[in-house]
Amino acid sequence: MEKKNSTGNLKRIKNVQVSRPFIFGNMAVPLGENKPPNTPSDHTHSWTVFIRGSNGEDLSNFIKRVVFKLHETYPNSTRSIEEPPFEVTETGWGEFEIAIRVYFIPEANEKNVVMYHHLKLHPYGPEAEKQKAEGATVTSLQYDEFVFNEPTESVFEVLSKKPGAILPAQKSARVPYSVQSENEELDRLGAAVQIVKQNINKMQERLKYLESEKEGLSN
Ligand code: SLL
Repeated sequence: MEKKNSTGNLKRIKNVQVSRPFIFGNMAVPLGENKPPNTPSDHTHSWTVFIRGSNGEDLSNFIKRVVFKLHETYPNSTRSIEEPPFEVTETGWGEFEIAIRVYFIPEANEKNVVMYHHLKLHPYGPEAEKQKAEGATVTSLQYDEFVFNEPTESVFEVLSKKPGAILPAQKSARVPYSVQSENEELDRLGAAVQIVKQNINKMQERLKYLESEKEGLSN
């Protein structure tokens, strides 16, 4: 029987999987000498933790709410963000793990999911010392995909439409994932498949030749 309620059509589409790529993580800048007014004196950095589509879109067409669980040293450490951009900006002095819990729109009929991100404030890697000296912005991103297995008809409809609104670019968040880089990867894979096919053809020719030789010898 078709299950319908006020949230739309919850009937699931068999043998279909729809995925949506996204990025989450944080950016951080050292505050230096010019701290904004009322910044506690021990705070050294300003940071933003966020989740958005891999092309910078807002994801609110299928995400209803995102809850960021900060370290207990923060007042109201559970921050519930009901509208895009799904992000929290704060100042602080230390790195810690942030739980990011994503609640989908009711018509998706999906359980919420939680991801963990280690807030990065300090440069790391081979360029760390140089970046520290320059007071560079630190970015720490993770790429993932929401996979809707046998999605409801309602959410399938939403996901088949255009992605959400594009959010303003995060300052200095060089997003290493995009449709363009994905297409370039597909082109590379396509070229590799062609080469493999050519090699298979060559081998088959050679095999045919060797077999005819063998037949010639045995006759
Ligand atoms: C550390 N285990 O010791 C971590 C904890 C907590 C960071 C880091 C709080 C700011 C505030 C803040 O920056 N907490 O006073 O609201 O590094």
